[in-house]
Amino acid sequence: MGYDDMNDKDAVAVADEGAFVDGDVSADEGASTVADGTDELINNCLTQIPMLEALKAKLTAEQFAKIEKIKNPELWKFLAETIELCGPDKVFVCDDSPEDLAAIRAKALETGEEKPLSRTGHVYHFDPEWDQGRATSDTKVLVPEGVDFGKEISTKNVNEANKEMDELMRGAMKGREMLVLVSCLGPVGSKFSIVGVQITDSPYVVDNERLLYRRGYEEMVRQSKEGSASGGRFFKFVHSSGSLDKSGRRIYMDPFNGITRSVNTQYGGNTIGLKKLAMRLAMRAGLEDGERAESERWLTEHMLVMGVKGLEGEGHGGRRTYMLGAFPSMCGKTSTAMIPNAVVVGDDIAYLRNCGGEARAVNVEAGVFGILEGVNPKDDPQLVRAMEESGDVIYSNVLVHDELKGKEPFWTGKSPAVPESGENFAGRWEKGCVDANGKPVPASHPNSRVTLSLKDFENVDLDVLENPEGVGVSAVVYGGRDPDTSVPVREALDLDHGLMLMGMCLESETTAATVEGAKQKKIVFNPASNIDFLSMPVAEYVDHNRKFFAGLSKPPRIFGVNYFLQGSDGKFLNGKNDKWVWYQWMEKRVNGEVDVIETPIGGIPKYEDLAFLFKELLGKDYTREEYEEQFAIRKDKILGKIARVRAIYKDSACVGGSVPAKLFEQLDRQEALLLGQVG
Ligand code: OXD
Ligand code: MN
Repeated sequence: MGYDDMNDKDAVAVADEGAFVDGDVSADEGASTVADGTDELINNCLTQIPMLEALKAKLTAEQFAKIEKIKNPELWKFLAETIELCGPDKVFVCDDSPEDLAAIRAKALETGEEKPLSRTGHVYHFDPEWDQGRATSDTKVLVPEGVDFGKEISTKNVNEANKEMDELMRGAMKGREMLVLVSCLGPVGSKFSIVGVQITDSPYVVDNERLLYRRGYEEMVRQSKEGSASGGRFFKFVHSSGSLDKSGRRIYMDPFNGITRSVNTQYGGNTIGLKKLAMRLAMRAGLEDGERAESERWLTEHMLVMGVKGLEGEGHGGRRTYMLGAFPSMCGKTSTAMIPNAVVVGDDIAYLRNCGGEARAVNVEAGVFGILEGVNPKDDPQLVRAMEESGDVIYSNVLVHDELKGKEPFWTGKSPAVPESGENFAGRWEKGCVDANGKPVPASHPNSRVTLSLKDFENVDLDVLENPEGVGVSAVVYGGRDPDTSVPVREALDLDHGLMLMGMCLESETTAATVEGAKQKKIVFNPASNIDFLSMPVAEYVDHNRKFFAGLSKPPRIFGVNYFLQGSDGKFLNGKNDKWVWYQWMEKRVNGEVDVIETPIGGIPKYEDLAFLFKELLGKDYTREEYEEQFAIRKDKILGKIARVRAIYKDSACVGGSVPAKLFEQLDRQEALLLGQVG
């Protein structure tokens, strides 16, 4: 029995002894995104007794009781079939109890996937050398026959993919324990939120999920009891480390059936189902809900959520202006969300809904899987304090050394003093060692990560984080890794200009967050920083966003930022902390306290306002020369970018839908403004 058959409504699920029977409970008939619970579904529980009986045969009484408590036949079927396929020796179902949650860490230590550091509750983990980032070339969105998402999105036929994945997963958990963890994407009990069930043989994966997401077991029990329309709606995630054979690494996401599966990989971005994999499922769910009823349209965005504080000295210390920021991976989302003049709600993924004409957002996560490279106490005081004070932290792919007080993690940029030697993902590391090409080998991987809960941050806005209604959004900020084109901060001319040009035409340099980006850096088209996470053609994504924003009676203001602008000598024109100023300026702009200089590319700050904020926030004298260099309008570069992006949209991005006319209108308008007004 494989997943190919699972998606066939006539399939009969068979356990070892042939005891699982099809009770016609599948909500995945046709192209529904997730299993939809109904009253009927609850009644169907009664017809699922044989399946439950078969699960009983596979699980110990203690584990079985936990599954039986969730009256959701779709879950029972999912679990029974995954057990049947993967053949684990035993199964552990984690409920929300402290004992069960503690057992996850204990299992990770027992299997050696995690090892203790000197600080209590701090552990480290190494992924294989070839598995240090999201593997985009092994990642596919599964589509039914005849569906084309265009060349920007890597897809595979669902039936072929399922056959291949079934083979890779067959018996993959033999000799191992299968772990089942239920989490909630978004605040518990919110209309924004969706429950996700992770099945894996890696305690490291569920240990991350334990820290990164809200617990979902009790919520799933509650929803299944209620039997409401959302009672059975949940995302499914299956992962097995398999034999960690690089050639067998596969990451497959089926957004039409609400399930992802990955195998022969351990890196979090490929395996933590609720993180990057769930984005494809959620994005499709928001589109399909919107197609059924426009008012139900919702977005899944690669966005941080933060509340910028008003300036204390000006009597606005109590003010919070909530902003979203879309940046590609490793382009500053976490460090932006952690600036000292703001409170953090989230640093990676947001769901957005139209609530009475206002855009409201929730952070889907409750923790941080943050990049460590360059993190130090001066630039990242909040993150460093949280790591130091938390008793529950996972470090991945750092250098581990014992030169201070027992086993300590080190990453590039942590401090000027670098350990003499230690152990990293590639084995023994010595200061000054070089690779086969004579290139220095860094102590830690550039994509080394830290996982910890947001509740361990002093600057977390817990009330907003846990608000089932989310938070009203005053501004959306788009930015990428752009060496030579955009100014450090500007306000869009209007909503369409901001959404279409700053968001949907974004380009950015690739980074070590992906295996491919670590090998070769290049500037790529990355609409709204979401290109790696789309489960629809680019044209459809643009239109989905357009419709969402057009439906708002109180749309947010749109800004563009660029932290990576370089001078002619190739040096960055801004310091890492200059962003504190950009956000304070945006906060003032939203609250009507500063004017802009109107230019063809949008409203740029006045020199005096920035000079004041640089002094106030960073104690720095910002010179007019710096301002003029940073805020020069690089007309030829912008025209070049317009031509590149227009060509993409005229070509393959049109597949599967038409690019909204507004996008071309904005490209034409920008070009005309630049040609007409800037010499
Ligand atoms: C991440 C990513 O880990 O975007 O957040 O790669
Ligand atoms: Mn991300």
